[in-house]
Amino acid sequence: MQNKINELTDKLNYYAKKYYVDDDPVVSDYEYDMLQRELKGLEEQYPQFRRSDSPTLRVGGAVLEQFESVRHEVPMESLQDAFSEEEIREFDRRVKGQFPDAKYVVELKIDGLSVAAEYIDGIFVRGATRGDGLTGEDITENLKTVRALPLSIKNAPHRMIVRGEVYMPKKTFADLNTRREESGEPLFANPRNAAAGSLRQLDSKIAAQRNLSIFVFNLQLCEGREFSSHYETLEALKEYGFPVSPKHRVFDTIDEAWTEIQALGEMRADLPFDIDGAVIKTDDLSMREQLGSTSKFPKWAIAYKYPPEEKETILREIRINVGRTGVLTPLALFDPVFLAGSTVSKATLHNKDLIAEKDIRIGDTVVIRKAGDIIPEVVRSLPEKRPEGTVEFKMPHVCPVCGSPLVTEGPAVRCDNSECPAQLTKNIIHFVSRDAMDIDGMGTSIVEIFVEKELIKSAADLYHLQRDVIAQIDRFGEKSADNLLKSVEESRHRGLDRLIYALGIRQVGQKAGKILAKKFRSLDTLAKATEEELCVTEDVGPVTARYIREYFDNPKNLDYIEHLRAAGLNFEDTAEEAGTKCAGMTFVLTGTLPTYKRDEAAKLIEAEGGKVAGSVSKKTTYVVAGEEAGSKLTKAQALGIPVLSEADLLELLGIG
Ligand code: 3BA
Repeated sequence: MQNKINELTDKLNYYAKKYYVDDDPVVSDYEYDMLQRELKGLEEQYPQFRRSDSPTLRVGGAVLEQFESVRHEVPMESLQDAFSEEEIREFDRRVKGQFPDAKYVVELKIDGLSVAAEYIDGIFVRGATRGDGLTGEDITENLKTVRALPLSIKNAPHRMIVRGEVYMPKKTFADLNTRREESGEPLFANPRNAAAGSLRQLDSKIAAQRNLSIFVFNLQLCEGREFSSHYETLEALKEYGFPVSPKHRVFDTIDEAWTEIQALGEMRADLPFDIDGAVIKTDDLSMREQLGSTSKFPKWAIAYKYPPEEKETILREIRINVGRTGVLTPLALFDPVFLAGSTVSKATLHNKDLIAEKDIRIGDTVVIRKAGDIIPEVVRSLPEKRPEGTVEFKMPHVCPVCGSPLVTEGPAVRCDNSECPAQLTKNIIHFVSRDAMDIDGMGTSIVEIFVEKELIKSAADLYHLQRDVIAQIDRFGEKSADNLLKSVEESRHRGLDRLIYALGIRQVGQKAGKILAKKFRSLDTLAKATEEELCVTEDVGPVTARYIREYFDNPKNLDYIEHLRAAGLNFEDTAEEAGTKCAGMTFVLTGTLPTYKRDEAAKLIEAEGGKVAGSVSKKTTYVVAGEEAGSKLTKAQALGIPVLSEADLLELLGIG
């Protein structure tokens, strides 16, 4: 059976490499899934034969409490940025001054996150984030889910550490955001943030679902094989099965390198991943060593950052959007232009002051660019191309949605009618969102349909939706209607903190929701709190206190709250009153404790206001050690941190 498992593992790893690294699939997804399922079955029967490079390890599993920190054996240096040709030529003069015959490798600069991966005798053993370059976080489990990264290498040197950039392909990013939009989750601003958020998931199963990829761009350490040039290392890494920095080429002169950088910039939009520049590296490794580093950067490499792409177009309309809190936001609508990978036709203009400052008028030729390569913005208008007869833009005097009078607050203009349909819809969208009441299946578009069909006028109406009414709506069937009702039902029991946040009181975010819930313990007590009482609450300033008071003084809101109460929502903070015996203390648990499991002990500590960390540092107050305590105990002793037994801990907690 071991042979069969070996054979399947090798086969699947080969297929995965062809698919994820070579972009040259040799079997169908179906066939791959079937083989993987077979392997999984066998591994369950014979766990002793499961290999450390089994593809079944890539689906994630372990949920961590926190990431351990790891010290980088080879510091992960940063890279000097250049924004002009002159800076690139200056770099060349410095290198060539010392080595007139230096050659350069030019490669794409992938816009992702730098990580290190270590292999011992060809087996992937550890992955780490860059952190501050000296110490990063152990993300081994999450890196295993990056399918382009080999878990084993054939004919590998004894030990190696490679460095690469983890990224999310543009297409994966777009699909992820579409899904998040539909389920009412917050969107990621760009593929880089999405990749970062995924790599920092404590639950590796989530990381596994994000389809991250990687390009390897440096061999940080290699024991058991020598190289003389960067190009050679990249070719060797390719041989070992790594996806290496794409389009890397060697050049003799800076002129050729510069031409290449511009050519790479031209194809930016057509690449399936984001780049934010190109990197020039001295090829010869011994020259690198002699060139050395400053305190921050290696002197042998430099990154050229491409300027954001800009396009001219005609501004056709300035539309006014009314937000959840009634703020009117002007939105520029212009003739579609293709920019940094997608077609754009609108951009926010933020507020009236910005429009006045940039003197942006309807009919103007405007310059558009994508900030951070994602969010379109109007950079400036070109008054020299302005047609006759345009006039300065003026904000409306009444709300474009409900016709109510407006109030001006600094640069912002607001519709003060809390029953404005625009506000109602957006309030409901906020109410159902992931961080608020988390009503699954109730995304933006569904809320809009329900409001439009007058099935709901406020979030409280969600709790009276009828199954047969929902099932008649286009996008619903019986089953999805049932699912929606189930999510609505579940939301009745959400914590008070979420409910407070879900109300959408101005300036009351998630964090304030938590703090207010903890302090006032019920919605009714909060509703009665005076401005003074609110003001002395952590994280609540006088302005927020006034907004909260105003909210609960408004009879319409009180009416809404009564409807929520009638719907059976949870108005009380049911969390146990937290103790304070361990307030301000940080504990590290290690080894096997005589009676409590480590996570049980952690809960007891947390219930008394203490923190539990995964690794020992100067900030650790106590290390609680049981049998077979390992390196954490040694480290505690080295740092002179007091060590407690389980009995000592229980005494401290007042349980012993
Ligand atoms: N090559 C990123 N550093 C890179 C090994 C050196 C290096 C990078 C690179 C230090 C990429 C450092 C972190 C950073 C400012 C980024 C690459 C890439 N080589 N191909 C020379 O593709 N992203 N990053 N510091 N910017």
